[in-house]
Amino acid sequence: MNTLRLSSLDPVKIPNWRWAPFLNHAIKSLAPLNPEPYPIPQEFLKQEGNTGSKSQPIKVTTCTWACKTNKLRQARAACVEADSSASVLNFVINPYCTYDLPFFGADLVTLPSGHLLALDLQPAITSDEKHTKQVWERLMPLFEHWSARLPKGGPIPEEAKRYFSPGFIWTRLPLGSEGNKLIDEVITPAFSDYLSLYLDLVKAAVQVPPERAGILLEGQKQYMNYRAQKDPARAMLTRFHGSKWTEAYIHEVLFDL
Ligand code: DBV
Repeated sequence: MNTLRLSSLDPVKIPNWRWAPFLNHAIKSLAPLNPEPYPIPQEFLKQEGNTGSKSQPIKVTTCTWACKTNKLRQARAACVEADSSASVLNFVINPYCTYDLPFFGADLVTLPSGHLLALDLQPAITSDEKHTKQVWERLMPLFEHWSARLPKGGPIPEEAKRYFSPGFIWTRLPLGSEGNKLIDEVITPAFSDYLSLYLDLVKAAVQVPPERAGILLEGQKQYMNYRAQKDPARAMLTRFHGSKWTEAYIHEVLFDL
């Protein structure tokens, strides 16, 4: 199937892509916000590559869906499908710094070793109750409800902790029916609850004064720099699409602030 994507809002059609229902749900949820295309160069809207061995090559497809709205600078999904090698949805919503809003972040990753699943509303600035309190109060009940059924994902790097909320869902699940059941019964509704809380916060957000926006912008830049520098997908994307494409994708598309 060869679909040419001309706009960042065109549907992502990747056969057998594990995470399609999550992206479709997110796109539907964003629709009432009047999304407009976010400019993405053609080579990042859809890119094909190969992995595996010479004798048994595996086709790789990476697509980007993205939009902007009056309050959201960029909402974007990196979608990777490489059959048994990898299936990924990395979805991040970046608000404009003129609103006191966190980021929405989801990293849904299927590798031969299992699923790695991360979901959070991530602060742009920490140790600032004005930024975090109203979010965390509403997030924690969702976290407690859904994380109760999930195994812990294990330690995350110390320097990354400031970029997470206490409602960070982070788990590793096995491939097969056990993992699929938890994805259907826990990860799917958790994703939906986190996203609808986020979109409620967006709806209610009012513009902040310029000096506050400056502080938020600084925090957003630090977060983006961290994510770009430490992107756990860098090695995988480099294998799939080469280093030049991958560095441009990370710095100019995924974390472009
Ligand atoms: N992660 C990204 C982007 C991806 C992506 C843009 C385009 O930020 C995929 C794809 N994440 C991805 C892959 C792996 C991980 C792992 C392919 C596996 C890497 C590997 O094992 O080879 C959450 N994601 C991870 C890890 C964490 C996160 C903690 C494990 C890192 C490790 O073990 O070293 N990513 C992290 C996070 C958010 C996020 C908290 C936001 C909610 O997007």
